[in-house]
Amino acid sequence: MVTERTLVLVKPDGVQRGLIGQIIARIEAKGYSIEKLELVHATAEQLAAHYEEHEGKPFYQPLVDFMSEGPLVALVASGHGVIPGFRSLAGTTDPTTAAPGTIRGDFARDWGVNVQKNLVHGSDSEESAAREIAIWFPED
Ligand code: DAT
Ligand code: MG
Repeated sequence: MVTERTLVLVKPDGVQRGLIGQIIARIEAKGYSIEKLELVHATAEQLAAHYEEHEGKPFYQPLVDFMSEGPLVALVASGHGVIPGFRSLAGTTDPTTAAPGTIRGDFARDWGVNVQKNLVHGSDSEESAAREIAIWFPED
């Protein structure tokens, strides 16, 4: 039995606003395990690889710039169903309409800039998780 794993980022807005603990607490409270965790300043290469699916979209460069504004926390969480489970904890992409009770719904808002600063990233599939874990934890 292979344990399901997902790649979570606490984005620079989450670190800057002092929300690392509250975000990780929700992952732990849900019952998932934290397998790896690191505070890093993302390189241009890491961000280009991580967001390659969004290259060419209007929010791409603002997104990469935002993700470079300060340190972020990369972590690997594990447990059955953790990939959709963390997406559910995070809430929908747009923080204005993300449901209360979710990380984005409770802690994030629209700041009127050209990228949504929505505190967290979570892998959206097993393929994405494997690809993204290799970007942030290449020693694996
Ligand atoms: P998610 O992070 O919910 O998986 P995504 O992969 O579609 O969303 O987009 C990556 C990030 O890019 C997202 O967290 C915030 C930003 N973003 C996405 N769509 C956007 C939009 N229409 N306007 C501004 N920022 C956007
Ligand atoms: Mg995504």
